[in-house]
Amino acid sequence: MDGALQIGSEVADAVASGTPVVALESTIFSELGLPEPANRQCFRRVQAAVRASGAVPALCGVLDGRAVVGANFAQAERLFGGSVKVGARDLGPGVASGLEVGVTTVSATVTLAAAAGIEVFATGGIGGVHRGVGLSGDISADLEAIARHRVVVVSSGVKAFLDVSLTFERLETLGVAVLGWRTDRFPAFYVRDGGPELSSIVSDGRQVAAALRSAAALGHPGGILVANPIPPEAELDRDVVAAAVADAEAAARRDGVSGADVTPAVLTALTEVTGGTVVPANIALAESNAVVAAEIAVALVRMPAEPRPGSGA
Ligand code: PSU
Ligand code: MN
Repeated sequence: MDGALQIGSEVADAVASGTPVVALESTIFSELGLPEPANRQCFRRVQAAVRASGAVPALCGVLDGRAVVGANFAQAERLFGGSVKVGARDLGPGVASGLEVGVTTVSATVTLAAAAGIEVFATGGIGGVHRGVGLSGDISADLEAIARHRVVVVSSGVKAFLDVSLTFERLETLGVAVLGWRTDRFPAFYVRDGGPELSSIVSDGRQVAAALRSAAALGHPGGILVANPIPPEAELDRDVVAAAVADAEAAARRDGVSGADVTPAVLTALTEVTGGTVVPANIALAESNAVVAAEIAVALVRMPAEPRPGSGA
């Protein structure tokens, strides 16, 4: 096996020298997440936002049978054209079978970030508990992955068509703290509030960094979810979103879509039924999450981990 994990040189240097790094998934920048050319535009803006805040972006994916953390320009171009979705469980088989191009979801990317020593990850919305879970059993692997890896995940809540309350309950069950970024409401993706009330509110990167370091010092194994609402000027109308989601879900159901195909299918239908209105909203929230993630990454490198008692360090 010729190295299952390839860390790009800029990212490897940054991790080694204590320069802040923000991991990025590739599914949202592929056509599974956003239509052409919005996917590339979104990546450019997210990447620029991370750099402007003093951090290094690390785009993740699978290329030629290796997991890549910190894709270079040519590698990123290949990922934008990718159509094979790679969740956490697909990493091993994908790498072993020499998968040419695989775009990683939140669950796979959080796994790779942890493997590469990256503590912060930015995305749009994480996966979660689907409506009608009683029949489908459909719960995104994203939630377990955040619970298992000590990574701060910044998102604007969960995707618009999920069951927000059940997802929130599941995060509690899994031991994942949810910190509201200058909000006391769990955001509902295209809409700023609408989710359950949050008990922890943070207003700067140092508070999040302190929470992660404290949890780690006490032996908590998992990550933290930072919930950052969509910027006010990009927010969509709640009723318009609800109607569009209902239409998009009905279309996916008519087409008999199931399993891992559900999320990309509903996202595509949502773009169609809204005449593309959701696209700029999606880009705006991803960019905003990148800014917040970079601020947290900067705070984390300034706050070294304290040795745990009994660790011999
Ligand atoms: N939310 C979006 N766009 C996306 C996704 C979420 O607005 O492309 C992707 C992310 O990669 C997320 C994945 O991790 O969907 C979740 O898929 P599933 O529900 O199959 O676990
Ligand atoms: Mn699923």
